[in-house]
Amino acid sequence: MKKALIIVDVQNDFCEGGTLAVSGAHEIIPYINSLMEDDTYSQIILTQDYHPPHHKSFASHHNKKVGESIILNGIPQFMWPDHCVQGTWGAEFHPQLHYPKASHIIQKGTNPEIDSYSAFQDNHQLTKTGLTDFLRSHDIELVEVAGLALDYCVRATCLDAAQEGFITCLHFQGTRAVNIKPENEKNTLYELIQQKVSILA
Ligand code: VGL
Ligand code: ZN
Repeated sequence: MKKALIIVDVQNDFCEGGTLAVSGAHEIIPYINSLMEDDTYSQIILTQDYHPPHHKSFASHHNKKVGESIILNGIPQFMWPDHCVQGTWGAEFHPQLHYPKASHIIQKGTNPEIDSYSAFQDNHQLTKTGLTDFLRSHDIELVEVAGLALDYCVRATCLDAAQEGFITCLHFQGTRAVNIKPENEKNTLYELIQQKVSILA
């Protein structure tokens, strides 16, 4: 059975020193690097949150405070600090991430009007990234996921992978949560398990 590894958004802005730093983010990088050295993956896919300046998920664009929510084109949108702006240091992969075997990089969140958490599609579930077709065309049946952040982009990526019919496995040691609320991590894990995502502890 062919396996793929999806590494979600291991970028400077989500790590220590970044504008949307996830606590403990740097701790997962050696673990993820060792996964990528494993020869059992047919495909290694990296995702990169890659927003234009003034993206509409940015609080600054709306004169809102970070942490507020608005309705954006009909769906709730959390207000984030400016992060992962195209061409900036914050959007680059963390310098300690070693990914010479990566076969595919997916840039997401490039449409200024709509946020995009999942590696598979935007938050309106309208525009696909092509990842499903890519994986199917390479006969992938099992998808393993790690990266940042567990309660946003990793969550959405795992749910879509399972929904698309891939056997889906989350590397718990290879992810960290934003935890706007402290219970978010636990609730995300419950939700993933309910939706047939297995957790590799
Ligand atoms: C993410 C919030 C905003 C993530 C991306 O990678 O989890 N979170 N943009
Ligand atoms: Zn983003």
